[in-house]
Amino acid sequence: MKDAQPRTIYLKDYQAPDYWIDTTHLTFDLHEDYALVTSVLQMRLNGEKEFESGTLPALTLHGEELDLVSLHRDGEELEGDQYQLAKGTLIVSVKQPTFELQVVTRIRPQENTSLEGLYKSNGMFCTQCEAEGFRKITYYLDRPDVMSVFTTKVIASQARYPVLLANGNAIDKGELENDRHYVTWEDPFKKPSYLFALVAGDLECIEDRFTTMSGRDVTLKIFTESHNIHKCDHAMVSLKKSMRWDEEVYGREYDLDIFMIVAVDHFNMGAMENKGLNIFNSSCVLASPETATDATYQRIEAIVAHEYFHNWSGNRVTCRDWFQLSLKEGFTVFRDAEFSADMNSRGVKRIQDASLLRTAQFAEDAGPMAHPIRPESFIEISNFYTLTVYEKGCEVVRMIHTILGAGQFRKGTDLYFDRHDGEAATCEDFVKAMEDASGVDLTQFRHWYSQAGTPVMTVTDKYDAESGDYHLTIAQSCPATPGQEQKKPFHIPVGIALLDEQGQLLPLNAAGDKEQVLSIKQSEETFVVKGCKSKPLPSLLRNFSAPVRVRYDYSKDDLVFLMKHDTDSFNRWDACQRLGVAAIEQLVEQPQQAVDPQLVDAFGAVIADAAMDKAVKAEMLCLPSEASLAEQADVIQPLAIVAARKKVKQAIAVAHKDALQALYNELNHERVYKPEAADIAERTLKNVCLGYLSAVNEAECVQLAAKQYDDASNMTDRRAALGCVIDAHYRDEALVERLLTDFYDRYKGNSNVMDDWFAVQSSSAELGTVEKVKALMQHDSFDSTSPNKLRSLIGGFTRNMTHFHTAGGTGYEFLADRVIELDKQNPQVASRIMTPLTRWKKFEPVTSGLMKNALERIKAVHNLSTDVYEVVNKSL
Ligand code: B3K
Ligand code: ZN
Repeated sequence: MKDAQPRTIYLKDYQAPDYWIDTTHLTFDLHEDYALVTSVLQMRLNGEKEFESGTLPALTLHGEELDLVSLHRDGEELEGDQYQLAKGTLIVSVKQPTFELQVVTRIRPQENTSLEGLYKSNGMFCTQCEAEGFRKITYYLDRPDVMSVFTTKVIASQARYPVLLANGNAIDKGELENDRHYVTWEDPFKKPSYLFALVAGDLECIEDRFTTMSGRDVTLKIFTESHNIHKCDHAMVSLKKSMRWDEEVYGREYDLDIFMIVAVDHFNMGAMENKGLNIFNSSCVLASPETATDATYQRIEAIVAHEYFHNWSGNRVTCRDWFQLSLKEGFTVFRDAEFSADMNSRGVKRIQDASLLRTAQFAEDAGPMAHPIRPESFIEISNFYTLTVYEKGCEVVRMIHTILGAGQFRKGTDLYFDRHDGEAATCEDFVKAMEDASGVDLTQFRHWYSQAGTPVMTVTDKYDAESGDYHLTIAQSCPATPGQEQKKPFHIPVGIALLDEQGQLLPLNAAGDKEQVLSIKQSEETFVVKGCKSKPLPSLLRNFSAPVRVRYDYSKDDLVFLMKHDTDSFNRWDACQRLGVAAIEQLVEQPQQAVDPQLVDAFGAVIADAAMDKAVKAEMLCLPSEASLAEQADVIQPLAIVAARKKVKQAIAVAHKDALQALYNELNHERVYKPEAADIAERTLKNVCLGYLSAVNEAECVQLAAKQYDDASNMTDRRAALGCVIDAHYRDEALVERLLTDFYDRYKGNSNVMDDWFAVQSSSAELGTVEKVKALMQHDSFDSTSPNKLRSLIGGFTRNMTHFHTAGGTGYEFLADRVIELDKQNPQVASRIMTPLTRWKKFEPVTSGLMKNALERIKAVHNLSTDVYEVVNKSL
């Protein structure tokens, strides 16, 4: 465990380091029960800092869970009185402004269950250093503003670890005694320690080449265990697309001779952008039509792109300190989102991103861990790899793009990359580059970086029939968040259009523009459109132009009208969602009422609309998720939400059964699987139809899903059908059992598919009881050291609104037990998996009390990790 008494770190306390590390030479001697790490550092006093004349400050290095073997300064071995080992640090006295420090440490990767630092996964050595994992490898200035040129020599058994990798280019290799061998890697680019990586294993690779825009030849390699080697092609195609896209859209070229990706099974998150050697969770690399769904294919494409794009937004220009995390993450998520939009359906990508933001990030922003995209303090930085920093951070960059326009935005990024190449920068540097390149004043816009919480935009309107003037008034406010009672008004770009009675867009100004982005800066502003022949209907926040909530009193007729006529895909979808939320909320309050017939008709019209883009149509037909309904409720009543949503789904299904069946039949044709946008849209829509049909209480409907399962030639169709059978209205338990067993037998050798087999059960309203989850934890295929398995089984259960929240609080007790147990093994996963409990204040009193009890039990545990300590203490 880290600090016994966790300490809060503040952005305002940032100070530049006393020393720089110009070069870092590392030698790893890897053995079966330990590893010896020799680090030779060329140190230099930071000449820009002022020190008391004639004195040199002591050097304080970070280090955790290390055995110090020896320490030399300029060749002289240091004795105990010349250095000091305190918790988490090594303090060395200094005699010269430049000197060489040699540190030898012994570590135990085999026993490292936190998956941070150097550890073993399936017999291979690998690393994860961001944010502060390098200090578990050797004593170092483990902070992102200390950038150094690294050389890494890896020595290991040739038989067990034929492949030895590190950052940069391989410059030497050779054989040693006792069947050992070595490879030396040199990375010519200065980098902070968090981008260091090493891999040693028995791996195979696929290889390809890429010629950069200036004609340089780059070798591309993707490594995995040999039995998965045929599943790397999609990742390779995605990598090449990303490299080309970054050249075309941002003018950014790759800079080393080789780019490598390694897939590992035990990984705390999706992937890591280590310089020239990305390490990926195998679930974000491996795909074949038989084992990966369309969603997995798209996720792989997006994550490969994200990590590749970090080479410029993160590696060449890195972060000064961890408070600036959104500088690289928000910007890189924006880059990958635009890439995915260009590769697939732009409208659908926007809907999916906005939906994730509104469901999960809005919840975070309204909860006890709310923080600005640039937090001002933290106890454990690992807790700040959040939806706020990533997804809201992306929206903040997108708003700059919207305010500046694409051309000026590109000038801004060019200036930012040129100005800060090779440096550790801040969010302020990014905004300043945008301002300097465009001449646009972003002073007020900066509040998005410092203020937490989701702004609420309340819109009212007034039409004067005599003058034809239409007044649209936009008021903004932002709820208090921990430590921030009062908020200043934000600069909000609001995309708008007005629809006339025929559904045509009206001109908004003398120039005849039919769409406009308003720059809202005051707490209240009114916008006037002249010459309207009748009261128009506003289409607000088009393309989700800002991460805010919009309140406008749309009638149901208005929403149906927008669903039909709005030209903005996001707003058409949003109208559908609003109608769905209203209908479901009504049933939550009055469960006996009939389902709103207007909603049933409106969904029927969408099903029947043959002209509508299939990808958008599939999104529109999805009712608001349980999680999104919970986020929008004042007080969450979990079981009432589940029941109301189910009732609405069944009503739509029963009313439109024939049309759904016809659409299903039309889309259900055999073809060779391709993960391409048009095919994905057809499969998605087909499976949405199947989802509705399985909500009809008839044997033939569940049989249809079973047939799709049996006939499926790809995982997308098989997995969708399995979900339908499991949760079908018409219960056929023998069939459920047959398919679950069949699925297990088919895929038991595939760890990533097995993750899904656990998740489909634990998240099921029909199957996922706490007893079932406990039983699955004992299953042979479950691995309690695998974050993927834990996220699937336990995480899946915490999203199961029916059983996690079952009366008596057994679900909460179960989760508290897992968090306490896991905290000793892997604090990052423990802290993340407890998030649902932190929302306890939003639930009805009885449920809320039970959730709080579970949190209090966690809080009472001694020696909690800083990760869990921070979350539990801020939540209570
Ligand atoms: N930068 C990494 C995340 C590291 C998380 C450390 N707890 C992956 C990414 O965002 O690209
Ligand atoms: Zn990232």
